[in-house]
Amino acid sequence: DSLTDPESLRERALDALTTARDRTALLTSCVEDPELTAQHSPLMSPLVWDLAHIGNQEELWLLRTVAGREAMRPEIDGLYDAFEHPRAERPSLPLLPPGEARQYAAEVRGRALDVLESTAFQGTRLTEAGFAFGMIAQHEQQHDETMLITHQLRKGPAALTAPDPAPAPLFTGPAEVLVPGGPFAMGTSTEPWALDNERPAHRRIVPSFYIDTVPVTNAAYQAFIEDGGYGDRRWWTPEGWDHIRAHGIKAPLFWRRDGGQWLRRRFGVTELVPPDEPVLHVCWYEADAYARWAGRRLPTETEWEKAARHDPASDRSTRYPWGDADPTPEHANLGQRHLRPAPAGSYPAGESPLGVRQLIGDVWEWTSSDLQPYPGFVAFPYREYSEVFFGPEYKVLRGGSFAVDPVVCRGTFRNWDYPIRRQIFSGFRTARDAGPESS
Ligand code: AVJ
Ligand code: FE
Repeated sequence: DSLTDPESLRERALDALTTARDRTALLTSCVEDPELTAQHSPLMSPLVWDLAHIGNQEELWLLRTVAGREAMRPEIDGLYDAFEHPRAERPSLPLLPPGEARQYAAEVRGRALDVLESTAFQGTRLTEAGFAFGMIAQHEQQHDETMLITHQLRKGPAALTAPDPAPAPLFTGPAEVLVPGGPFAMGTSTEPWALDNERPAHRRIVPSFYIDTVPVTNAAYQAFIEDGGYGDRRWWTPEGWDHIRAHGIKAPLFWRRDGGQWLRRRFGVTELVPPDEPVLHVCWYEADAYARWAGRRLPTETEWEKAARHDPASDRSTRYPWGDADPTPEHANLGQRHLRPAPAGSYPAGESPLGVRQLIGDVWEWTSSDLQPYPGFVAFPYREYSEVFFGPEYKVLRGGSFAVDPVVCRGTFRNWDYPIRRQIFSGFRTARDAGPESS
């Protein structure tokens, strides 16, 4: 089994680390070095911070914890500790300049690959199971998504380009799908690289509900705007209403009204808002308000995962909506192959057994749920990955965006952010109760 065989896990680890580093190299070489040290938004770190932080985490977990080596540059640890310095403050730190940051990350990687050769990939301890390699590849890919967000916020001409996703015929299938009520297995105890907050697998009972077949599109969202949605208090939570008022928010981030049409800026290029694409760069408050305007609601995290993983025919939870096979370009828009979501209704090969599409890839999907631990949660290997974020302050996002690599994307993967955040690649789909007559 390729999920447990030591040699295939080692190969997987090498491949994941290499893919991540290639992406990091691209994201930090497509602009001139002075742009790496600049702060493009107070919401984000300078790119050169992400670069050295990636190396520093790899040194900490693979070289020091797994291999027991001495710190290479103990004096820089504090600079790259995300909890010591908030993002807005990072440009004023004595960070490694671009050349040194590159060299440091490369040196760490060289040593990490030596460690990889001698790791057992057996058992469950951090030092023998290879989990640490998967964790570090996922960590780097998460920062690669963060760096892509920084590129989106950056002013000036495009530094990155990628081919567009294939055009798709207008989606004409049913608008929503009934997910029958009943128990299902949420989370995982078997996925080798699942992070602590995805564990353990446990039973949840979900009443019947309907969920959108595809993510909410720009055209649908525009109807909310044109209907005066941003000016109608009825659709907003009190916090959401105060927030959009205080910040003058009237449309998704990066949108601009030009005469009778909406334009948006995407990686340095201004274009007409494409009507059939999933809406992107909305905060939780906007997603929640749209859903209420539409007479619906956001799905809970549990509903989202049931729609994405539960196969009613076998009564099993699968790794992905389409089954247990790793994602391919036919299944989902992942890995920064494209720098935008694909039209709603794309990827029929990636649909769930009930016919729900694009649950994986394209846009992160806001759920109504706060980030909470599963019953039996154990922080591993460190509390600061997820435990310190549990509570009502963060909302869960599911499914991954076009910017996420497959190594950090699966049916159980949990992301989270503040409900005001919208520089992230966030969209949503809506749901509604089915009521007793359909269970
Ligand atoms: C899980 C995406 C919320 O970016 O803050 C990166 C991932 N954790 N380095 C984040 C993470 C530590 C995290 N998110
Ligand atoms: Fe990090």
